[in-house]
Amino acid sequence: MNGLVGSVCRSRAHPAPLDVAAMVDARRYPIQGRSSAAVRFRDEARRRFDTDGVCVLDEFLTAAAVVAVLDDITPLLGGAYASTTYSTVYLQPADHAFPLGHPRRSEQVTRVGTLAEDQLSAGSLLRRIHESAVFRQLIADIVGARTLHGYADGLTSVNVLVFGAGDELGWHFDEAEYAVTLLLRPAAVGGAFEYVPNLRSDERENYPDVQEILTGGGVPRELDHPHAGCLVFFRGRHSLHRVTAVRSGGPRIAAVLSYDSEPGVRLSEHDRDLFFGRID
Ligand SMILES: O=C(O)CCC(=O)C(=O)O
Repeated sequence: MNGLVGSVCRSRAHPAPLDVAAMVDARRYPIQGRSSAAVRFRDEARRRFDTDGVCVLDEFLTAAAVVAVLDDITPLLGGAYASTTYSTVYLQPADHAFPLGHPRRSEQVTRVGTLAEDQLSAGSLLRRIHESAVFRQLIADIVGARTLHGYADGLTSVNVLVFGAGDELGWHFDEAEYAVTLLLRPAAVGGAFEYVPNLRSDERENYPDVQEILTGGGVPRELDHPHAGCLVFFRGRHSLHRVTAVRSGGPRIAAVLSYDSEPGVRLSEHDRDLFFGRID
């Protein structure tokens, strides 16, 4: 038994607090304590998040931790909700009141399998990472939130996305304020995460630039060959993003951990139905 698994209690009823720091390459990512290295790491991550709207910590989880998380979820993957959906970047059906080509009228395809939070046991590593005080404080410090809360609908806080051959996530803005994704298994070809940081704001939809991206213009950024264990934070509500189709070497598997700065927030029924095929 390796040190990581030894430090993890797998009981469903009373999961022990998870030592997330033991799952992370502590020299590269000093997530605990207030040493000068830890303070420097957080300051730099916050600066990148503020400037770029995204912060990428490649190989954040150690290889052993990635294996442990995959061991946890692999038996569940057959139960993932497989869907093919068409919606605008606002996750709504096309609105024909807008002219042809307008972002409110252009539908993107999404084809993916999704495990919802309630399909993971209370003792699952992903749920315990999401709940971990150390992890939550790290995210809060980087995104500049005082406190962060999970979603209250029982489905959304922790999801696993499974991309088989040809699966993709069309361009979209998230409903969630902050999304944190953890890449557990990249595809060999395709399955790239592309994004355009801070393309819209609460005050300005910026339809012309959204339309430019949807018609193949603009310059979306792409994560540069992320490895398993890569942690990505982004302002999904304001940053247009997608996952390109998996071409080979799948499945690509990613966990999405969602937070809001307000307590009690639920994903809309519309989006729950879209992603999970049910609302509770
Ligand atoms: O799978 C990923 O890397 C990103 C997932 C994503 O974009 C989303 O859940 O909105």
